[in-house]
Amino acid sequence: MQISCFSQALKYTELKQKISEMGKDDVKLLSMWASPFCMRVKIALVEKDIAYEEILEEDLMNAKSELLLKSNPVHKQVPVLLHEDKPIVDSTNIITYIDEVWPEKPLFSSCEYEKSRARFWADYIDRKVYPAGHAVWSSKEKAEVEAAKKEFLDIMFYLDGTLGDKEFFNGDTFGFVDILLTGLTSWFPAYEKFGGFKLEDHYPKLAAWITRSWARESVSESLTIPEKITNFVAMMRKMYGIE
Ligand SMILES: N[C@@H](CCC(=O)N[C@@H](CS)C(=O)NCC(=O)O)C(=O)O
Repeated sequence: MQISCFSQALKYTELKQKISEMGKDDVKLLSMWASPFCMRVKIALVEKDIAYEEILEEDLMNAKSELLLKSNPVHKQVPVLLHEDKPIVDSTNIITYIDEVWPEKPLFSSCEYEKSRARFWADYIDRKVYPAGHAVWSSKEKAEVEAAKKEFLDIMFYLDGTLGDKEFFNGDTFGFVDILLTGLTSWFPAYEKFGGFKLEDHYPKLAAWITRSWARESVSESLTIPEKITNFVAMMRKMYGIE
């Protein structure tokens, strides 16, 4: 009798957990196909096995949707995660939220020191990588391109250093810092093309980390193919009169 009561209770707990997980899964992502910040969030969602509906912004440059304007009135930018219709904005903040709400398969090490290091590198990546890459593809004069390329490679120097011989930034698991940087790497082939360099020639370990990361299912499912990004960048260069 006791055993059967216990097993009833267990079933009830499992059921309750399932119901709450179902509620948790009302997840939508306001997104744009070329946005490396959206790609980050998509990778995190797949890593966590969270089903989501992607709602694509059709024309981010000229006509933002009402839903985007209402969900992110301050920055009016994608990505926006809608969790049970509540908006969460800014990719790093979104990924932190995802990790807290769905704690299975944690993105951070349980060691507080490692966690603080991950937060430091996440901040470094957020401040430096995208703006430096933008300067590479949007520069026109040769000297300007060279300076932008140097700045980009100088930033990579420290990332290469902190990666070292580890498989991933997190150690042997693909974690928070890996996700943040991998989203941005979808634009790296465009930086290489328009900056006239190969990352691999400068930082083979970092280049090998990109290959490893791109081989993950969560990444191949979420990243826009680099050729498409490079064509998009070429189109923007024409539009801005760079070439
Ligand atoms: N810090 C933001 C950056 C997001 C961002 O720059 N989004 C771009 C697309 S890549 C955007 O929505 N641009 C439209 C605009 O700024 O008007 C994040 O990490 O989510």
